[in-house]
Amino acid sequence: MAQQRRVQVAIIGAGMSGLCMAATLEDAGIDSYTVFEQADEVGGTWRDNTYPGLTCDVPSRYYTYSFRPNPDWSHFLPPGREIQAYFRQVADERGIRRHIRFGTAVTSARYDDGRWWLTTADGEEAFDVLVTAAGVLRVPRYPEILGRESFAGPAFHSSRWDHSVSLPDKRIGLIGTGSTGTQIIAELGGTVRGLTVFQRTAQWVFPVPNPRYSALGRAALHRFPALNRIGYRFWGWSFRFLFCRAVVQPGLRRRVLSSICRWNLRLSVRDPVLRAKLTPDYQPLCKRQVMAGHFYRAVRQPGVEVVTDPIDHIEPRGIVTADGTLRELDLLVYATGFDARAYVRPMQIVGPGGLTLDQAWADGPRAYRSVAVAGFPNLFMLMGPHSPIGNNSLIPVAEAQAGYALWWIQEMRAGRVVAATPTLAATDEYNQSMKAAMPSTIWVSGCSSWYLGKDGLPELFPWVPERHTELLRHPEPADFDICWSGASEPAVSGEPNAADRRT
Ligand code: N01
Repeated sequence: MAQQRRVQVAIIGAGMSGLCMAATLEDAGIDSYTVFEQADEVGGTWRDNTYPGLTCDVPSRYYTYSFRPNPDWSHFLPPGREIQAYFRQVADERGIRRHIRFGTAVTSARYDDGRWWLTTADGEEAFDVLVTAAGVLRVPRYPEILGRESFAGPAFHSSRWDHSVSLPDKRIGLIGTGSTGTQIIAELGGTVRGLTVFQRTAQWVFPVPNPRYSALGRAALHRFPALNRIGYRFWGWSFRFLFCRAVVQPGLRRRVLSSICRWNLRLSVRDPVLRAKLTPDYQPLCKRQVMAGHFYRAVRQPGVEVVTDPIDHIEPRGIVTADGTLRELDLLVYATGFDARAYVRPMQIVGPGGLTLDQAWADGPRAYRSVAVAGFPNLFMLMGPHSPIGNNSLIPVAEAQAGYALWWIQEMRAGRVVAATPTLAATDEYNQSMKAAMPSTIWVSGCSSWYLGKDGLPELFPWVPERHTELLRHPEPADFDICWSGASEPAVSGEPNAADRRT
């Protein structure tokens, strides 16, 4: 058997996509990888977000790795804590933990002398391939509101929930009504002393019931594992067939889903004043669609107030709106979203010749097929720019991207390729074709959302997700500048040698 070159892979992040990359390498028999994780546990967004009501709004059967079905989901939509337990279990079962350096933040990665040099508090270390899997919505965004720091009570972002604060006795002020805010409202409405919702923009809500799975059903899935695969395929197909197509293709599907949202509001909220407050002035599906079963019921509970007057400022006792009204509060929660354009930053990525990722992305994040960046050899991004995210399960997306990175890693292991970088021309062509497709999407129909980039165009994939999977299944070496290996290099075994480390 031909000797294989030992390719050292660095993975940044041990969340859903970092674990996916690690599992993909494990399945390919590759153990020469290190996962850098700045926290002390795996899980990423599902570790950080623990707010009341946290649920994934993608069906649980579909929100799993294809290689690791989970017959134990308790509900149709998986609760956040179960998802986190699932990722911990996958890390344990696959032996990934021994490759993870917890509590280790990578501050920069610099391509030098044909390798990626990663800087951590321990010094510098070299790898052949860099895979970033730092997550999409990781950096909390706090609103710029006058007096924000002056509030006297506890105040925190939804993704940094302080569970030491008791809730039932509190008058809670909640800023933000995105997917997060609506889940918090659905959970807390009517269960706390007061819940004042500061809504800047109303949301369309698609009604999704969340039934509990019976013990009998779970036992059947254990007994007949094929049922898990059928469930995965069925819910994956349904979700893609409905939501993923409706957002990128105008037509009947989009009209039907829109009508369901409009009727949901009409039938659920009879009070005309409240209904007017909750009626958006843009089309359903334009922002990331909120999927919720209980939101409208929750906002009608006693003690819940929806405030649509703009916030003027925050003072020690509470929030003052533009009409001069002070709403006194005991606790302030910012469900105000994330910096969706951070990607792997603030970590510095520096390519050959000193080109930084910030420079390359001065006009906005751009990638080749969502995974590779012109000017940065052997760099692969999971959930990179224009990934098919939004109302979709990100797990199959990560699997396709990890599979693509693996293809190149295998080429390197086989000694055929030393380094590969997508050309600027191929990257531009790809981005131009996406730009041309954007007008058909609902995301440009006139709403503001975190989907939109600097140029006002969505940083999402404008076609059906299956196309993304196909693009990644068939790598096009012609789109890359490739440094070919002249001859097979000798195999290297064991840990990185002394030359790989600089302290
Ligand atoms: O954040 P968002 P999110 N004053 O950016 C408001 C994923 N997710 O955390 O619409 C007043 O959507 C802002 O108002 P406006 C999912 O991808 C997934 O809710 O900009 N309000 C908006 O209402 C989701 O899309 C699940 O006018 C201010 C809200 O804050 C993404 O996370 C569950 C304000 C921010 O909404 C982010 O959702 C939950 C200000 N100064 C989340 N600034 C799943 O189930 C902002 N707002 C998979």
